[in-house]
Amino acid sequence: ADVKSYAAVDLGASSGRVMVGRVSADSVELSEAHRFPNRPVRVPEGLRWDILALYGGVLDGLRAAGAHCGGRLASVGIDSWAVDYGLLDADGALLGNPVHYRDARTEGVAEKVWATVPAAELYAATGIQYAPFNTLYQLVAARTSEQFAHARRLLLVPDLLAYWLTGEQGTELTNASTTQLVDPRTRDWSYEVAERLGIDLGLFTPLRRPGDPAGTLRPEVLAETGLTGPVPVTAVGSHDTASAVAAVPATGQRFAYICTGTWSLAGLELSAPVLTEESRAANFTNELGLDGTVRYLRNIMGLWLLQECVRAWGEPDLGTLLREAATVPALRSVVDAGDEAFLAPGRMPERIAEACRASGQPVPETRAATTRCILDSLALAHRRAVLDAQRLADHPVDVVYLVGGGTRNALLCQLTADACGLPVVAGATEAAALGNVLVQARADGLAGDLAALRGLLTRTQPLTRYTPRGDTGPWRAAQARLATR
Ligand code: ADP
Ligand code: LRH
Repeated sequence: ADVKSYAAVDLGASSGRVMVGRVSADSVELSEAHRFPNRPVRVPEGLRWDILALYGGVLDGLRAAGAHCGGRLASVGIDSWAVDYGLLDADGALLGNPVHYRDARTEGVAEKVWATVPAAELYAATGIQYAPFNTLYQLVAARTSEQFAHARRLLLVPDLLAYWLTGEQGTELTNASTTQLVDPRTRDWSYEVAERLGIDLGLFTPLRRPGDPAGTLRPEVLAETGLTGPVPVTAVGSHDTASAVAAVPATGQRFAYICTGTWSLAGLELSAPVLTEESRAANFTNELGLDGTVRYLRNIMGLWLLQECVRAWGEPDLGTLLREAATVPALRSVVDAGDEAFLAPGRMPERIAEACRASGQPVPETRAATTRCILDSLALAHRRAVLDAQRLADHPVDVVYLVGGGTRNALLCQLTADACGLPVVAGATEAAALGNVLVQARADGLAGDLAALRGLLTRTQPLTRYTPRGDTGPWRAAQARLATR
């Protein structure tokens, strides 16, 4: 069969990678060309992304990807974490390092915004859950800055990298939905919200959809990477979670998914948004997905909690830590893994201990116990999200799919099955890259709707099944301990 190679650039909060997907009509195969760390940098003005280092990593990755396929890539697609952006001046030059979504500048901003557009109206118009870092709040925090006065264009992170690679500007829709400035019913800008808040939508470049062309690699990029031109860049689900959900190995409709990486994104794929007041109160979001779908999900702090502990402990071996955690008794202490209190970096073991103490539970005394507390807490938050989503969307499920880096953590997968009381099927570790590749291949002629693309995955990717152990009573009891805090 005709096999073509596509490069997926996938930038997560903890690492960036360039993966090569080899796709034919009946198979998809993914291999890693290059991985590089994504280290945020704290400067006097706050926490910033090292965007030039990331772009350097992308160029190194494209060069390595070319080496996998004789310099002939059929196309390139880019996805990254959501909400963050770079500002360009009138010459198209980047004005400063993009601000990290964990930066403190949005503290207290939401309350100011709600004084103009009440939270309930904002939700009814955009369907996006409250998070302090939504682009909307970032823009309100930024707009009095000197830098902002010089800004003529705003590009979300994947669109900024695509601009540097091609010279062309656009705003990809799935990621645009995370700005909280898009109406999930029309899948176009929410003009009224922007106007009421004085946000100039003229800063944004025209919307493009997954599968749309996004330019070709500039001659200088071809020279630097050794690729043979022309190499088109294709818009994909440029929000990493949109690409990851596209690569959930689901059959049918009755499934929930959890993308587990730095964040856990847990929810459902729907055909229409849920914009009820109850849904807002439960902090569920309606992000836009591929092919007219809605990603109805809740953000959970995710393995960030563990990453930050591991960093505080001086990077001990993760495998050893997880093996020890597996021997610690279950559910001794749990914390609310959805709590915004865990958003900022630093002092994570202490903050977890404080949360346990405050809720009258035993304080974990060893690294293994803290690790176990985190994994139990994540599984519990997964359970709550899967249950709440089914109820709020009136959409029952029979199975939970896990994708992302957390699928390498067998204990977390098993605890999630136990907590949900449902079978868990773990799919691709690099789901975002897979979804990225499949959308490129489809734009390049591979036939199939979302279900057909997923069919290709279920036939060619290894899946691991976890069956729930015991009943869910202890999980309900643990939830009750948190709720009565
Ligand atoms: P992101 O895309 O947000 O940067 P990933 O999807 O790459 O995150 O997931 C990163 C997480 O995966 C790490 O924080 C870690 O907890 C987990 N992980 C990575 N490798 C392993 C491993 N070998 N064993 C267990 N967990 C792992
Ligand atoms: C995961 C993710 C998530 C967002 C967060 C900012 O990488 O894109 O979907 O909410 O980063």
